[in-house]
Amino acid sequence: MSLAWKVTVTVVLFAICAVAAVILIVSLLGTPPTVDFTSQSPGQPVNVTMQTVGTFGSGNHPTWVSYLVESPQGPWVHTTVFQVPAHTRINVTIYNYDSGSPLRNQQLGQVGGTYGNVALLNGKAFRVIDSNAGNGVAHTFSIPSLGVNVPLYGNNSNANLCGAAPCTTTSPHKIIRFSFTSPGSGNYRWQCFVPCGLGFLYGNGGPMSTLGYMGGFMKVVA
Ligand SMILES: [Cu+2]
Repeated sequence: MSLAWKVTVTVVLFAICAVAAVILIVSLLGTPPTVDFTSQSPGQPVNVTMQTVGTFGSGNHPTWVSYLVESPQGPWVHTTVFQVPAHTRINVTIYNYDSGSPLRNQQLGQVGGTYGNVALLNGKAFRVIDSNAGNGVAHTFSIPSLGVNVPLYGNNSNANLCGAAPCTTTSPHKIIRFSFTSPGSGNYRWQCFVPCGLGFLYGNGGPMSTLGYMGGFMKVVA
């Protein structure tokens, strides 16, 4: 084998390895991390805490709306993927830091699929939010395959709202709580149904169609 051939083969092999490495890194970066809630004692209710923010404030898309999940160890994680045990009571708390607007589909103002078909807004039970009144609805937490839908009442858009995640309770916020029973094992898609992707066609692009912002997966493990 001539020297020229050896050099060519080496360069080609190196190029293939470099491309493979880039593809691997991009695919790893593209999947938001999973926050695991399965290490609690078996049979005990699992508490899942999340927040919604009007603008994430940093990273690749600082202007996008986003959900975050609080890990059981404390820190907020920029993800919409979390893992819970099967057939277990899941107590969800969502801190909403975003403003709201009227819903295009009033059906999404209705609470469904939760214990008693109710949710709590700052401690007060509600079954429906009339998004044409008051501050409107900011986002929903919906798991279509389980019939779960909870509208998140908005904050006053004239207030000094938090613009960089993770937000803290010193900023204006609404606390929404509800519970449901996790199903059998599987991956369950959940998402917000308010077309809140500002600046995208019909509001459904950008954060509405990107894992880690306005939709994700509830992984249920037996
Ligand atoms: Cu949303």
